[in-house]
Parts: sequence; structure tokens; C-alpha cells
Amino acid sequence: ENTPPLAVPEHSVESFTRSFLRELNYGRGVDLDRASANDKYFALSRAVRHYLTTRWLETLRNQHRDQAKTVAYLSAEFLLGPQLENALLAADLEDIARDALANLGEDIEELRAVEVEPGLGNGGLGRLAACFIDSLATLNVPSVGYGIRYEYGIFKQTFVDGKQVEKPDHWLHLGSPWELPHPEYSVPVWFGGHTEEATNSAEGARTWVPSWHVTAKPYNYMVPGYRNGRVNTLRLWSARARHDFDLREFNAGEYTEAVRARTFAENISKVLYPEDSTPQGKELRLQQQYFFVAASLRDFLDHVLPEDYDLHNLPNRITWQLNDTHPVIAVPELMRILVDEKGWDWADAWAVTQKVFAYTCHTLLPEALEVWPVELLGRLLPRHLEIIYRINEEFLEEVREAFPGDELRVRRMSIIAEEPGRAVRMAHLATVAGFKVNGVAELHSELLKDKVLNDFAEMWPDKFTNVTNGVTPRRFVRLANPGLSELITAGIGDGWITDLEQLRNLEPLADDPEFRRAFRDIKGANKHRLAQVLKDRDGIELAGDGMVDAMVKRLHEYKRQSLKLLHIVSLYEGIKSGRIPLESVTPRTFVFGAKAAPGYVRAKETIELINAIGRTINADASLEGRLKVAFPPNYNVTLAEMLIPAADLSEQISLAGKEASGTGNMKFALNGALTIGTDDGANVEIRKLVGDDHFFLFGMSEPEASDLQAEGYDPGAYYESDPQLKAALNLIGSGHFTGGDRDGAAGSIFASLTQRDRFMALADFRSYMDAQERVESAYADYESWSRSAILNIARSGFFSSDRSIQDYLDRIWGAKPIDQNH
Ligand code: 26V
Repeated sequence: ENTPPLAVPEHSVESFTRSFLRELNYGRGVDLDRASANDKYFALSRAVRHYLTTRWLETLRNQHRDQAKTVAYLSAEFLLGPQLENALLAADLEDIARDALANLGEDIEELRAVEVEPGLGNGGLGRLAACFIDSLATLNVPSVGYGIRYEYGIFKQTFVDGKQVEKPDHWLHLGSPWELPHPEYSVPVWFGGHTEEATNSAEGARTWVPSWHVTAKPYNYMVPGYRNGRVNTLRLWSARARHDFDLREFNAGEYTEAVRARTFAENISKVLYPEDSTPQGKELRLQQQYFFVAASLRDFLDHVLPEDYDLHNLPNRITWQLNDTHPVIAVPELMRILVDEKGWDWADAWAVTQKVFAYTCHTLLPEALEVWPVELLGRLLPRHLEIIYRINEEFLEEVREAFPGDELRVRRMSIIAEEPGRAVRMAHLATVAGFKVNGVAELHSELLKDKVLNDFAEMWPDKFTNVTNGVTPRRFVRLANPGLSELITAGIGDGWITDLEQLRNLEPLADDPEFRRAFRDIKGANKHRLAQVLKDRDGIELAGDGMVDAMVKRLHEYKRQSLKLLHIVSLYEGIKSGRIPLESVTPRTFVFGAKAAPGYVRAKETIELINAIGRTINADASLEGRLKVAFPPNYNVTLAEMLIPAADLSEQISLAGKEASGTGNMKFALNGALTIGTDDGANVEIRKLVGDDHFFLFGMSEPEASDLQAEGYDPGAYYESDPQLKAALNLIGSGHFTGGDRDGAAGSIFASLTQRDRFMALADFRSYMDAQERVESAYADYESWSRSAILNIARSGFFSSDRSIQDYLDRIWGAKPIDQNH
């Protein structure tokens, strides 16, 4: 029971060297002369892990002893990014490890490059989950992340003839030193079958007789707080075929068939779905969702809670935070456990269930709201469908009582949609069951109440709240931008790393010419580093000493990469036609990073067009290298950490009312880029904080955009009335960039913008061009630009994910950070 805690190894180069060599010899079975880069990377990672393990065990022991209120973050995605650098930072081993390796003749940077980042997420939602668990640990909150250990993460993007080609991301190929499997905590997850009359007498109970199951095997990952002695756990589930399958069930001679059948079960955690909108209603995806949720509930109830725990107290012990609707099947699962398995009456079970789930919505696009066909859900999870029906029945009764005679409202609010086919609306289920519903930026939360979930907000106004997103300053400033971090620390001390509002103290330094010069030097060095990496990796050349203008995010029509292209083409066309004198153009590199969902045709065409335009512009000697387009393939966390610190200008140009929050916008501001953006998502809050003088606002506001939509939007009118817009579009449509081809990507994008333009890029074009002119003249005074950049940093402390987590604690969870020494 009371094993004394292992001592943390001594913080010294000697001790670290011993750990490293021991891991190399005993862990990998090689000596230094014969070790591969992977061997050394493993030994290094394992040595670092030793320094955190004692803390991890302590945290787990305290958590078990205290039985404190816990936050379980349920998320189908955790886009973690490289682990080694973060562990080195948290354990305060950066210098020691570098020196230890140098003494052995090894370069730590070379070993870091071996790491394949775990890309277990699509974009914003998955990266947010990773920032949040970092902040939960740093704020000392008892918490656990639950998700899926995909064998293949987000695909690796390559370009072939400028077209996106996806390659599988077998990130576990060489093994991962960061995970610890715990097969002894495996749990079965059942599917299919039918339901029968209950064997217990609880009101509302039935018995589920499922027909097949898989085993969910947990892998634990350390989530270290920033130098605070806490190490939380991220538990990711891997699907295994039931280990005890009985060969007598198969006829003689079917041995190989039986073994082969295992792969069916193991498919469940095989691959991350790379779509992040327009749900496909794929059966395997629903299997994934139920798989990780059922395993996580079971894990918490059976392994975390004491054996005799009275589940009536559950709301004091846990909040299950639902990261979008992906885990919402947890709601009927908990009801099933309480009613069918534990024998509670329905009403008692519902009372508890309604107090333990909270729901975060991450979108505004109606097509991104998940719905599951009743037929599919009923086939895979027949008992859960029955439970959802009953929840809906009672809920609709409540609606009828609150709004007598309003059957239209009842139909709108129903958890079950009738058209086009019967389907379960997961956002409605989450909103009915959750005790809180939050949006991810102020504007988004308002639009949820006023539009997307308006009926629900009228019924339960107090259920709705906002928590504006944030990003972890450890990874996105301290690790990504060491130069800037040192400068900040020299100016105001290092408290900002865990208390980002302290960046305010930089404000006076924005007026200090020495400080500004130092800032510019760092920005320049970061650009150099980026230029070097892009050259080595992809053979890309940047515009020498110019502005770095970055648009990095998933490729989506609503994010309007096409509007960015219209700006680039218009500049190019202006220069070529003599309208714009070349000398007047600020040298600038337009950097794109974007993956398209493999089935999203227009997004893929946009990628092709970006590459085509880039190829033409980059090869045009008459531009004297003043304009460049750099589109490095496979934008991921690793590349983000390289790119964001080098940027001068951050492009956040979605149509107002479409981007829930954005988090890249925050990362750029914190690294001293100025934003050109619409009044959308968290841009609104960034602009309010940094001030209009240090932000380039353009475009319609959300009400203006929705009015224009309602009036009937005609992109053709904009095309006809703005000669520069017309010239840019015509140049694209003419095949100028596509080797004369007018039919492929160029023709398709031309037609879609001029005929439909769902996200009104043409309507915002003129205002965007004007804002870009303001950017050019501001940049011409780089002294004053750098002052604005520093003020952006100083005023963006609000966007720490530590602040987001504090808001979740105050507004939703009611959990308290733990005093470590108690
Ligand atoms: C949605 C869906 C829809 C069903 C099909 C599968 C699937 C997979 C992932 C997603 C997530 C898309 C939603 C998302 O990533 N939203 C982004 O969340 C960020 C964090 O809150 C926010 O900053 C971005 O504005 C928002 O687009």
C-alpha cells in the first residue's frame, strides 16, 4: 500500500547522462556507438520521463486518496503535437539534457527531429483539447482526458502536380516512448443485438442483449503541469479483438478465419476521420464514438470510484465535459447503466444524469451538426435508441407545457428529426441533457442563443454561457518562440508563463526603441529559421527580408482562402498591367498551410489553385522576387510552431458569423503578428483588447452579412461593378495560372465565386483590398509596426487557455484546483 515514492532523479548533467545511457543500454539493448537516431530519441525521451514519473504517481495517489471533484474531458480528438520538447520544458531539463547529450557528442536538435507528432485531431477542436489538458494540469485541477488512440492520425499531405495527395500517418511506426499500455484495465464494449423485458423491476428498465463486443485497451500519457509537481493523465483507448475468443465456436479448419476476424474489431481505432464538417454518417464513426465513451464511463465508475461509491453523489464527484457532440452518446449510456444495470428508477437516473454532463459547441454551420439516422443507431445501439426516444418524449412534454399549442416549436426542438429521414440530432440531445451549454467566443455564444439553439435558450436561458477559447503559452510562446520568450522575461520576469495577463507590463516597453529593435531582431531571426526550414524541407524560397503574411488553418470555403487568392491575384494583375508600380509593392511572402478533407472537392480545387498561382508568381522574374507564395505541405503542430513566430501578418478572414472562435488568431497575436480580420469569432475580442489602431478590420459585420443573405445575395453584381475584382477573377478564369486550362480547378473556382459565392467573398473584396493597403502603409514604417506588434503581445494575455480553464471552473464545473501540499 504505502510504498515510499521513488525519488525524482537528481537535476544534474551527470545524473541525466546516467539515465540516458541506462535507457539506451537496458531499454534499447544497444550501446551509443551502435545506436540509431530512433534508439537515442527513445532513450532521451525515457530519461526525461523518469523525471516526471514520480510526480505522476504522486498525483494519481493523491487523486485516489482525495476523491476530489474531477473534470473528465471527453474528446474524440487530442492534437497533441511533439511531446519531447514539452516534457523537457515541464521537467526543467532543457539545458541539462542538451549539455548531457553534447558531452556525448550528440545534438539534441537532431534527436528531436526524429519524433513524429501524434496528429490525433483535425484542427481547432482537437488542438483546443490539447491546450486545455495542459492548462488543467498547470492549474492543478484534478482531471483526466479521455479519447481514442488512433493508429493512423490525420493524413500526411503531399502535393503531386499541385494537387493534394493523402498519405497514411502511421505515427506509431517506430513506437512511442510516451505511452504506457495498461491491458489489465481493459474493458469490453458491446454492440448490436436487441432488447428484452427487464430482469430488474426498475421503472423504465429493459435488458440489452448485445451481439458482439470489442476490448478497449487503455494507454496512458503523462500530462505534466508547468513545473508545479502535478502530472495528470490522458487515457486513450485502443480497440482489440476480444482476447478470449473460443476456437470451438468455429468449425474445424476455420482457425485462420477466426484469427483474421480479429481485424474487424481492431478497425474501430484504426484511423481518425479527416472530415471536420459535413458529417458523413459513417457507421464506423459512430462505433468509434460509443467505443471510447463507453470505455471511459466504465473506467471511471469501476476503476476510479471506490467500490461502494453511492452514485447519487456523482454530481459532486465529476463533470463530463463533452467536446462537441462526438461523445454525447455518453448520455444514454449513463442512463442505461443506472437504470438497466444498477436498477434505479428512470426519474432518479435522469436527475443525476442531467447534473453531470456539460456541452461545448464548436460550430455555427448547420451542415456540421451531427445527426445519426435512426436506422443506423438502432442497429448498432438498440437500447440507446430506446433511451433517446424516452428522453425525447419527456422533453417534448416539457416543451408543450412551457409553450402550449406551439407544435411547430415542438417539431423544431425534437431530438428526433423527421426530415429528410428519421435521425437523432446530437446537438439537441446534448443541450437537453447538459446542465450547461457553452460557445467558444462571445459572438459565437450569442449566435448560439439567438440562432442555432434559439428555442432552447428561450426555454432555459440560464443554461447558456460563454467560455472564450485560449491557447497554452507554454507551447505556443515559450517553446515555439524562445527568442521572444527571453526578451519578454528580460523585460518583465518569467511570471507570464503561468499568468499571461502579466504581459500587460510590456506596454511601456513598446515605447522603448531598444526593446523594439530587439523585438525586430528576434522576428528577423524567426523568419530566417522559417526560410531555412522551408528551403530544406520543400525547396521553397521566401521574399528576402519582406513581410511574412500567413494564412494557416483547415481549407474551408467559409474561411475564405479564395478571398486571400483574390488579393494576391489582384496585386499581381495590377503589377503586370502597370497599374501598380513594382517599387511601391512591399516585398511579401504569402504563406499558406491547409489540409482539405479528402472528399471535399472544392477545397481540393482551392489547394490546386493556390499552388498554380504560386508556381506562376514565384517563377515570374519580372516581379524581382517581391512577391512569393509559399505553400508548404502537411501543415501540423510542428510546422505551426515554426511558422507562427515568423509571421508579421495574421489572416483571419472568415465571413462574419461563421468562425466559432479561431485559435490560430490568438497564437499569432501572442507572437507579435498584427491581424487583418473580419469581426468574427474571437477576432472581435482580440480587436477590442489590442485596439483598432493595431488591428486591420474589414468586411461586413455578422448582422450585415445575414441581412445581405436574406435580401438575396448576387455575386455577379460585385463582379460587374468592380473592375479590379473582375480583372482578378477573369485572370483566374482565363487559365492564366493553370497552363491555359479553364476547366479544372480554375474554372470551377471561378464559376463558384461568380455564380454562388456561398460565403460572400466578393462582397468583402473591396473592403479587404482597402485594409491591405492600410497594411502596406503601416508596414512601411516598421518602427511603428513593431510598436503595434509589441502592444498586440502585451494586450493578448487574456487568450491563455489557463484563463479559459478558470472560466470553465467558475462558470461550469465548480471544481477547485487542489493545494499541492495538502
Ligand atoms: C466536426 C465534425 C462534424 C461531424 C463530422 C466529423 C467532425 C469532426 C470534427 C469536427 C470538428 C469541427 C469543429 C471545429 O473544429 N471547430 C473549431 O473549433 C475551434 C475550437 O473551438 C474553433 O476555434 C474554430 O473556430 C472552430 O471551427
